[in-house]
This record gives sequence, C-alpha cells and structure tokens, in this order.
Amino acid sequence: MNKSLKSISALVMGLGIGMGAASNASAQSSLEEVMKERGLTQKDLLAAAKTYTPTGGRDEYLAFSSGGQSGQVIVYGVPSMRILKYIAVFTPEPWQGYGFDDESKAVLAQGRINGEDITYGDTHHPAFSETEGEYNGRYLFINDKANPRMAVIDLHDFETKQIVVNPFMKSEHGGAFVTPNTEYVMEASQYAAPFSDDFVPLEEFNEKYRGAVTYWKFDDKKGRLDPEKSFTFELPPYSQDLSDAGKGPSMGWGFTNSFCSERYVGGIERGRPPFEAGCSQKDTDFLHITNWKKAAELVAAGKVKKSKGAYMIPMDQAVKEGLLYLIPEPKSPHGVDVSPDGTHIIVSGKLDSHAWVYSWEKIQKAIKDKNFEGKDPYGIPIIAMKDALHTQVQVGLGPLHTQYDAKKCVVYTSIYVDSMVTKWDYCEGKVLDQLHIHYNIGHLVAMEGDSVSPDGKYLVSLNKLAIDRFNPVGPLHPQNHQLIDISGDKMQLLYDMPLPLGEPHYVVAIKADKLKPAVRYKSGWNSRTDSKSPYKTRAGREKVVKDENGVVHVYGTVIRSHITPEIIEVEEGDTVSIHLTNLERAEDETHGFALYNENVNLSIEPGKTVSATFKADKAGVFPYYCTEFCSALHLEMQGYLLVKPKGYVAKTTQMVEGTKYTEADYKKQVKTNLDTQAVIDSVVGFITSHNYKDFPEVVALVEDATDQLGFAEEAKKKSETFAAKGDFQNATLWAGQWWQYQVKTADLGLRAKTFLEEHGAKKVK
Ligand code: K7E
Ligand code: CUA
Repeated sequence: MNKSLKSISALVMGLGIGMGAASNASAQSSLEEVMKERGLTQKDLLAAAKTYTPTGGRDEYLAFSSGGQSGQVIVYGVPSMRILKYIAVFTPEPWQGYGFDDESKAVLAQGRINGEDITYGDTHHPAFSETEGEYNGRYLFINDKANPRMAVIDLHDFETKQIVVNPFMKSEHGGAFVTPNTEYVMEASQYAAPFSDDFVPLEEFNEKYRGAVTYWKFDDKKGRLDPEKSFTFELPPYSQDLSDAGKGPSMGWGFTNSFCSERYVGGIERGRPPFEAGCSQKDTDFLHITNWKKAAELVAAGKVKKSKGAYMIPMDQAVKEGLLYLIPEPKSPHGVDVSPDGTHIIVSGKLDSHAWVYSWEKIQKAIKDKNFEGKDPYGIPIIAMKDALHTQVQVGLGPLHTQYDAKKCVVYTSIYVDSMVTKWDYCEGKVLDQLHIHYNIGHLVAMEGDSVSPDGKYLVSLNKLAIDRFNPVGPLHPQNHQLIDISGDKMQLLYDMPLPLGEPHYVVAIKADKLKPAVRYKSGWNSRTDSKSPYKTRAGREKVVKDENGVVHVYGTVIRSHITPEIIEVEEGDTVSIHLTNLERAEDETHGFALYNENVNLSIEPGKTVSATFKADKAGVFPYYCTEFCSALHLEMQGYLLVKPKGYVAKTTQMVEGTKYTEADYKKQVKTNLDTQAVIDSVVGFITSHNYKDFPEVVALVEDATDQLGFAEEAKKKSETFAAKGDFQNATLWAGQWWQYQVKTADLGLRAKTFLEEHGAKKVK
C-alpha cells in the first residue's frame, strides 16, 4: 500500500467506520445466561426494555433539572436518563468558556450584587416559557435562591443570555414560575429582610423586615426580562416559599405560600429556642393570593410608585385595590401547585400528613362577597379555610410537591418523611396507589406535568439522599433521580440515575420535538447578545491592530486545523484582546483555545466569535492551542504569543526550519496527493451515485467536504507557484498543506459514505 492509501485506511480505522464491525461469536450469550449471570429478574428485564435506548436512538422527552449549588442546569433524556448537557448559568464553566470569554463575562457581570462578583448560584426551579399554558420550547428561566436573581436561557442554543438581580430581596425561593403566556416570571422571597441595604436591627423585624413577590416582565420579542416594566408586591415578613401562576379561570392571579408566619426570629445565642421551634408553633401558615393582571394595569396607568428604581406595590395599596388576600394553609407548607385546568390549587404541609385542595371557585366567591374571617397584622384580608377548601386527603407524612397526570383529577405527591410517591385523585379525594422510593424525595416531575396538558407516561422522583444505591464515592454522595412508569394503574420503578452536580430541586420535562436547537451560529456571532460581533473576522482578513487606547486587538480565525494568527507578537505591558471566529460551517466542529498562564480558555462553536482580554504584563513565550480534538491534525492546531521585553530589537527575522526539502521531496508529496485524490474521487463517486440529497446530514457533510477541497486547491496552486520558481522548501510545505485539506475531505467523505450505507441509501445511476 502506498503512503496515502495507508494513511486513509488508518483514518478509516481510527474513525471506526467503513470496515464492518468485527463479529465476536464466542462471547455471545443467550438472554437466559445473562439474566442468570447478573441475577436479573423478568421485572428487571422489562424495566430495562422500557429505558434502554439503542445506539443512535433518541429520547422522547428532555428534562431540565436545576443544578442546585452548582449554579447550573442539567439536561437529560427521558426515558434513557442519559445526561446531555450542563448549562452554565450563575457559575463559570470552562468547557463552554462561560466566564472565560468576554462575551459571557458580560452576562455574569449582570449578576453582580452591589458591585460584588457572585460566581455561584443555588438554582432551584426551572420553568419553560409558555403559550396558552403549553410549553413552547423557546426559553428556560431559573432562579438563584442564595442571591435573588433570575436567569434567561435561550433554548435555540442552550446558552444563558441574561441575569437580573432582584432589587428588593436578600433571599428568594418562589421562582421561576411563569404565567400562561410568559407575560411574567414570578419570583418570591424566602427569608424576610429589609428592602433597604442598611443595617436594621432584628428587634425591628415586624416593622421593617419584609417579604415580596416580584413579577418580572418578559419581552417575548427580545427574549429578555424587562426590569423597567416589572413590579413587586410588598408582603409581610412571613417566609414566603413556593409559587405558581393561575391559569384558565384563575388566569391573572398568582399563588405564593409561606412558612414561619409566626414571625419568629431565632437567637440560640441569646438563650432563645432555635428557628425550627419558633417557626412551627402555629397549626397553619398563609397562602398569599396576588392579582398580577390588575397590578399590571395599575402600573401601566402610572398609579404605582417606584422604589429603588423599580415598581413596588405597598401592602396598603394592594389591599385597597383588592390585589392581595391570604388563606390559612397546613403547617409549614412547601409546594403549591395549580391544576392544569386552573380550577384547583393543591398545597402540602411538610409537618402534616394531608394534602389540601383549594377550590378557585370558592376563593373567588369569598373575594366577591367580601367574606373574610379577619385581617392579618398588616391589614390583609384573610379568607376562612372552610370557605376556600375543596377537600383534604391523607397522603402520607411530609408531603411536599404535586404533579399532574394526563388523566383527569389524578396527581402524584412526593412524601418526604415516608420516602414515597402517592398517586391520588383530588376530585374524589382518595388515594389510588403508593410507591416506595429510595430515599427522601423532594420534588417530582411528570412529563409536561405543570402545563395545561400533562402527558403522564413517566415520573421522575428527585431524591435528596442516595445512601446505599450506588458504589460509594466518599462522604459526599450523588443525588438519585428515579424513573417511574406511570402509564398503568400501578406505578413501576424503572431506573436509578445518580446525579453528581449539586442538589437538584425541581425538574421540568418537555417533549423533545418541541425543541428546535441550532447546529451552528450565523457567521461571526456574539451568542450572548444574539447579534453580529464587531470582531467578526473572515478568512484571509485576519489582522492585529493597536487601537487608540493602546489595546492590541487580534482579529483571528479558527478552522481545521489551524489558528490564524499562529504567531502573535506584543510588548510587555500591552493589553491584548484576542477575538476568534470559527469559520466552520460543519456540525459539531467546535474548536477550543487555551493560552498558557493567562487564564484564557475559549469554546468556539461553528460561526461563533469570542474574545479574551488580558494584560500581558510579563515578557515571555506563551504557547496556545486548540482544546477540542477536531481533526487528525488537531494537535498541530497551535501557536505562540510572544511577549517581548520593552525596547527589544530582533537580531534576525529569518525563520529556520528543522528540515530542508528538495525537489525529490516535493515530487514525493505530489505523488501522495494524487493518489489521495483518487481515493477521494472513488468516495465522491459512491456518494453521487446514491440518493444522498435525500439525507440532509449527508448534504451538510458534502458541503463541508467541498469547502475543504476548495482549500486544497488553493494550497495546490501555491505549491506549484513555488515549485515553478525552484523554491522546493515552500513548494513541499504547501504541498503538505494541500494534502492536509485532502485528508479532511476524505474524512468527511467517508463519514458521508458510512451514513449512506447505514441508512439504506439507494443507487440512482
Ligand atoms: Cu428543594 Cu422547590 Cu427549592 Cu422543594 S424546593 S424539595
Ligand atoms: Cu481545533 Cu483541535
């Protein structure tokens, strides 16, 4: 075999394609043998069959999980439970270059509080954007409990675009929950605090500490939250907890529950009983009901004043306008979940064994009749429990959250203390089934389970403790997400998935075909602002310029397998701003960029332009390279930043290669290239003799291969020009580059050929 054919076949072997999978008959065993060997039952096999996804298979649903203390969002498929992505939100994440490139640093900077960088988040509740109460697959919102903030993730590219800081709160929990047309995203506070940033003694808790619920206005056209049009309700210093938005008949209203309506302030060191004792004395706490629709009208009419630069509705105004009511709810409640048709609201008390079902019709009637049992210390009318309650159902000890089934009236409630899921009927008020899980369950998620049309099918139980479910990995355990089949009358446990990245609180799951993510960006794209980058650079237009402020701007490009420029020269003390545009049009051809000693690490997806700005304050040699194994010559995708000492004068500008090339070397390389071309031609022949145009994946590969072949042609011309001048050094090197482009072409061609073979393409000629 000559050199080129050997290289191509090595390439084929390396890619694991084209040669046919080697069979291994001796290791084959029957299903019975495998079951015996691994101790599996028929039930296990059935569960496996329901979750196993063959190679190349896709999931029916995508789950978006909060990443808890990681400040991220975790995306996994259901029913396979395979993790697909971590989306960086409040925390720098090097794989995505998040918090390392200037563009994403600008997003994180939006989340600064009082000028302080906050480089983590405690994410709790993701929520999809909705149209008429259905998930529309366009945006995901997620809150940060620790530093009251809300983030917007665009599902077009699964990137975080915006972070807003709540101007009033110092802690939150009841977000993100969206109204049925994504008019607003709810965010409710948790631990009461003064709205001001001043010191206020705890002795003034009742008078000066406050809770709140903010309705963040979402601008659907821009895909961003609009703080200018958002507003906040002042609430009593009860510890507000979860929220949910009304829909159908309860459209226009929001629900937020609370614990510690005792307003206990703790103080073990002052000889007082701890918070946990003082916050669990009363038998009931308060569900808050807020009318956001009417509030929005008041804001639009200019009747709401601003405080700290944002609209704030004081309690007395809210009461006067009929925007705010309270209803007693079971002791220390947690979840509040509105039914898909918007007629009922289910609240569970952590220290009670009942789930409480409220009737929206009854609540509305009480409001209309002004039928109140009294007022709270802040003058907010209280609707009597008996006037609002539809029923109470004993579901188990420590009920937390509720999800809705596709079947009418059927719900699933997580039972924390009993480590159980209870399936029950909230219309009839009876328990239907119970399933033990391992172990303490927090939230649970049914497919599209908080939309107006839940799908049922699967339920995932988000367990706080994994204890003995997985191989031990030290004192810090992963969390355990358990997949449950809810298609039948009885729930069936299918699978345990360890989740080792923070404590996920809530998960939302969407039908996968509602998502239409892009495979590449428009050329020269700033993905964080979703606009063309001023640093977009085209092939052949790479340059280095010093701007009027003395900043050295490097306008560079990356494409298989080189970074342009390959040599960057600056002077000690210069501020350097490197802008790189990925010229690839191909799917999945991401390049990375890592630079020694400057904490620079970029991810440059096809089409994207990203920047890294730093001060080159030490003279020296700083190698850089591509961090993604993007092609056979990936390791050669490298360069040098040379930081010259001040006043440095070069002794010579002549570069000396380690190897000298002759005419014979040139001819040998050309021969290799011509042989390679023959291989390419045969692959091209195969592709064009089949109906490849019927396969968009192959059409994309062919386009990419055509690009690469175009580059090969340019390199070929250069090598011939140098050869004609008798410069065989440059002629040989350019012939080598010509061959590099051919190898990339062949790689793509073979990928296309394999795809056609595997997908039963037909011959057309
Ligand atoms: Cu962990 Cu919704 Cu924040 Cu319940 S929350 S468990
Ligand atoms: Cu680009 Cu490796």
